[in-house]
Amino acid sequence: MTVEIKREKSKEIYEKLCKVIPGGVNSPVRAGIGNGFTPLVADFALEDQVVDADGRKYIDYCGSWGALIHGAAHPEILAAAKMRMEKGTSFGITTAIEEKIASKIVSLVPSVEKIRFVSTGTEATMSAIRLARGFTGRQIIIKFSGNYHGHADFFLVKAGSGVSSLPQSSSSGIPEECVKHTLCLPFNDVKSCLAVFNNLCFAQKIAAVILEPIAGNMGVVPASTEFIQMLREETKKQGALLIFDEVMTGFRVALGGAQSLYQVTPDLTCFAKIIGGGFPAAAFGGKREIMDCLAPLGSVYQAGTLSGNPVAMEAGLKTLTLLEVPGFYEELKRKTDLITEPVNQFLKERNIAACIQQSGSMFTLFFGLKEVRNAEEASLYDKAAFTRFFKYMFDNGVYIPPLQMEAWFVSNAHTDEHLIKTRDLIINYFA
Ligand code: KE4
Repeated sequence: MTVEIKREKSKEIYEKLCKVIPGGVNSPVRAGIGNGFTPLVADFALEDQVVDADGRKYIDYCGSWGALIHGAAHPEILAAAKMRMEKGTSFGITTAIEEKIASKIVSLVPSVEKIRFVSTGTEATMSAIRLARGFTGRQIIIKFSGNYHGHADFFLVKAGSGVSSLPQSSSSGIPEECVKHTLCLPFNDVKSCLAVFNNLCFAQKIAAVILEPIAGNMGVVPASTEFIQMLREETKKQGALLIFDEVMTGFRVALGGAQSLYQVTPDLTCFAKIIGGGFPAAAFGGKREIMDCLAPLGSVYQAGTLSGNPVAMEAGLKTLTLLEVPGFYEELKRKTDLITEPVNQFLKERNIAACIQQSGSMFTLFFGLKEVRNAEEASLYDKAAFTRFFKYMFDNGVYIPPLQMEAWFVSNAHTDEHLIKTRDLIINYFA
């Protein structure tokens, strides 16, 4: 069913936004460029729904790009934030609440002995790379095509998420010098990695390898166990650091993150999204001997006015505490499977060129593809089909991430009724 929806108020606001903010958005992916209509203009959200400026409701699978694992405006998270706000919103002075959430993460992620909070995932990954370079005294970093680690200059080479829609999936405005030490290799490709690790030109020159262990920014594409284990072995041999970018997967795919699923211990891990509970917070952490190279103890400088903001820390701590409820992740998987299992079965039975790839409560419905193992395969998706599907779901009151190279997120607030409605809409689209 596709009915022409008016959305006059949203259009009016978006036109005004476009006059003073590039593309009317403060982050490109929100514009849904290419989908051909006024993007969602949110007014408020509650539980598993977001309501637009025209009062129209949408079941929300973006969830602040994965942050809202408990749904929007969770009462206990709001109460924690409000209590903290009444004591002051920011000091620029260290506080006890920072220790409480830091100790919580240290207790939940064994590879993290010490942690430093920042405000965005970009800061976390950018700082982790600087720390790795400072700790090893080396310059070369290895990333993988289709992985997105935020918008620090040296990462914007064949990146995923919104960057994947740019020519050569990289950004203009970046001097060659900024990326000459960035090697971008094919994801899940053991052979090409070993060729680099065994190349004497790179011997003792690689500072770090960074990856999304379960990629979400080319759509959901898990790394193979063989690939991850090879990276751990080879970085150890090379004296390079292995950095897991768990900005998206941290506390999403499991309480211990993707590293607990692969049973692989990275040297550094980056977090964001969920740890802020909907407020701006991110972090990077790892072995004490590495982390203590950071100023003020060591010579690797990294700083931030709002780093460890007490309101975000309070909301984040409550968010993490609510994740520790026994059976939380099993229930989240059950909810997600209400969509993914019947849809995948339907697609297979009808031999339809589409597939869902999933890890826990994050998944991607790929169009025109039956399996996706890397960015090159992901880039072959059926663009027209995705655009049609996005509009069909939008018109039927379901908001999914407006790009194919993204992940859908199910929260604990998603009701079975809304999940079943979503399932039926997807099957109806393909029927
Ligand atoms: P931020 O700087 O946007 O907080 O985090 C950057 C980042 C780093 N690493 C991973 C694995 C990420 O997924 C992200 C950010 N994710 C995108 C969506 N896939 C954020 C959405 C946006 O850019 O507006």
